[in-house]
Amino acid sequence: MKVRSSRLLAATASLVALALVTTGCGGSGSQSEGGSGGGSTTVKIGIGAPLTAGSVAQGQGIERGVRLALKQASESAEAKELGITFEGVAGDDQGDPKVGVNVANQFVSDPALLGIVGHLNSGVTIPASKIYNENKIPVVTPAATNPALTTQGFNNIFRTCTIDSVQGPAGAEAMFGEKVGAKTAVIVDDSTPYGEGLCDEFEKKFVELGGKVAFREKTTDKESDFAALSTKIKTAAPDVVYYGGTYNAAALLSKQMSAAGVAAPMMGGDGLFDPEFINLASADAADGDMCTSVGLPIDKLPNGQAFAEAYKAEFPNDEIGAYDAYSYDASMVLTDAILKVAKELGVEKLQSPEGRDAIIAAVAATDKEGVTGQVKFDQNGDTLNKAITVYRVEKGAWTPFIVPEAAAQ
Ligand code: ABU
Repeated sequence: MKVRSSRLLAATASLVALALVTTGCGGSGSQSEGGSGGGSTTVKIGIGAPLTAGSVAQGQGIERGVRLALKQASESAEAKELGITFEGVAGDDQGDPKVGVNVANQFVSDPALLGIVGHLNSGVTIPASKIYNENKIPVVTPAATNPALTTQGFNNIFRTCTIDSVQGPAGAEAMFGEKVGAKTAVIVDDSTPYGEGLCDEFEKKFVELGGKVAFREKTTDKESDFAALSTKIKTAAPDVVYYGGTYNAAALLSKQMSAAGVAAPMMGGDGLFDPEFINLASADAADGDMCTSVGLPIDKLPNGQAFAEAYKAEFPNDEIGAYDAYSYDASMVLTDAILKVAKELGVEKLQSPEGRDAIIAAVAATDKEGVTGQVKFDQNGDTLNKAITVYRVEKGAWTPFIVPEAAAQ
């Protein structure tokens, strides 16, 4: 099992449901002492993610990606010239929509907090996005993939990850394609906006390709007993079991399918892509299971090695997770926009309505090479980077299985 950063463990262990933890450079102050050059201003970035419940492993990875990016941004010549220090503020949403809304309300109550990276779960990010929109705070999610998030008509919502109307069909093509050759599927979703939407997209494409769905079943993201479902799947004997949900429940289903003698592998989306899936299911049960995840493997990215080295230096005990590079890029998008506006309007204008509008406009205009490839958004705020990689569990580790040529736009 991977060892979590002791710094993050110390921080998250003391978190209560709605506590906002501030750490990092510059203390908790947020005052501006002058404009460009010579002053000292702390700009806060909210990190909305599940840190003590839900997809904690992925949420902590998001936090690490942001903290690394904020540290580097604070050390940049531009930030120093402007007297700006960036500070990460962690909001533990526990993967729960109600807690997420409370976190969002706490974030927006802080005038020094000028951007959000998060949240991880679509079911949390969608309700929270209304609060951020009303308060003119730009949000860049590295992980929430449900398409509905960016079709609400909000101008402040962006994502560095691609969406499930790309990911679901990519999963179906990979399963139906000759490398796997699955012609029949059982589909199970966890009733969340993410799980349900992803399964809808998978099913549509799988059937369009000529695949047959033996049956579709709904569970919940808190379910732990899949014994009856596993027996039903064994009887149906599909070629693949497509699961829409996140790694905690998915791992239990994989384990219980294996115990029931189901021969078919599990396939899912980016919510499964974490070593915790294998740890929870066991390497034996998970062997051969697959998932899609957003973008290319780190070692296929032009700036991947530099990112991996910086990450290792900052978090020597942690592995790079599904969204860490995406949260790093999300953070970079925000800090670049804030520095640009500080330069153009003056640091003292950052918190004003004019400054906030200008930051959102600067985020929308982003066109920059990040770790994950070229970061650029369409008119809805969705990334133009639509690459999807298929991973498979081999010898107890997620291993690239079908890798696209490049971070296709
Ligand atoms: N994208 C995977 C899990 C997060 C979500 O969209 O709900």
